Amino acid sequence: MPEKSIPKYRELPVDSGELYPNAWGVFGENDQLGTLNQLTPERLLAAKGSIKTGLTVNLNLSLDAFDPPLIAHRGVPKHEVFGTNVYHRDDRIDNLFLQASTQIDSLRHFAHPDKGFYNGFSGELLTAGTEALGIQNVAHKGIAGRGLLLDVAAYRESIGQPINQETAEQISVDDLEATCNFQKSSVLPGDILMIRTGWLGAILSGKAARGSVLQSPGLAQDESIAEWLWDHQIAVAAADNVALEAWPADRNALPTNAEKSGNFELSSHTGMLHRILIPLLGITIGELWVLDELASRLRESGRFDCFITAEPLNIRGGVGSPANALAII
Ligand code: UVW
Repeated sequence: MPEKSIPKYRELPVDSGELYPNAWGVFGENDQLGTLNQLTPERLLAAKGSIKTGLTVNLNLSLDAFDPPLIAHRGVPKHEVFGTNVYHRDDRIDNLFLQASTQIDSLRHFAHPDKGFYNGFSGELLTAGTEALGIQNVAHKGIAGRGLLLDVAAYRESIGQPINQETAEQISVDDLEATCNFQKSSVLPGDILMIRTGWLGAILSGKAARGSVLQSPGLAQDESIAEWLWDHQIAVAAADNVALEAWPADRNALPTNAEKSGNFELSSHTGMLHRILIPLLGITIGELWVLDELASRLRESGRFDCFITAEPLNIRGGVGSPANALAII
């Protein structure tokens, strides 16, 4: 799709009585890929130029990385290895929560309370075994293209204001812009954007405590972030934290008519940026991506772009999947 045919965020329609623009129809009336449409063959070919050394960097945690789980209802996988005879092994995993570790979320993950699921797909269609907005769409398309690491953690350290890894600190558009300037990086249309907060590394190394209430820094619950991501025409937004955005969400942010009128119960999702990014804009998101090694290797090489592949499991109607993300630098 030619770049000029994508309207700016502020040019997107705000339907009567609604509070936020939506990108429904921008990629086609029945589209189920959203901003993954930005991963064009031309851009993929151009992304070959981001491979300079041929070194690979794994961006995935183990499936059982968190025991106890980060989000209480997402349990720990039970892996069984067995053999039908002593010279053979098979295995199975029970209790696999597809969003408990490094993940990609499909467009069926969130609806906006006032508007619904991306492109108007009915929530009634979104069950196990049905295809609408499922992660199998992402598996069929495949995520491959230019990756850009925005090392917000390094930028904030460089100005003597490190991100507090034990809080739900909100990363603003100013932080993103300043990080681009600090790194001398430009976001290109179709980028697989990876935002390094430093949270995952700090938690796994014990430098930051998990605390009794899970908190992590992340993108601000502010419409300006949605506008920035959309207007840069990114294909995927991923981060090394639990929710891409700050967690827990600021409950006073991003109000919805449904909640204001009492037609929809307040919950931990109240205020979440997810509600704009996924259902209104069709942005595929990644969470708990391992970005520390990638950051140090890219820093050594003085650049922040690389080639990314991420191939989720081909689960019909899956909401999310392990990311299976790989950087080639
Ligand atoms: C959280 O639950 C924190 O985010 P997500 O559902 O996207 O994993």
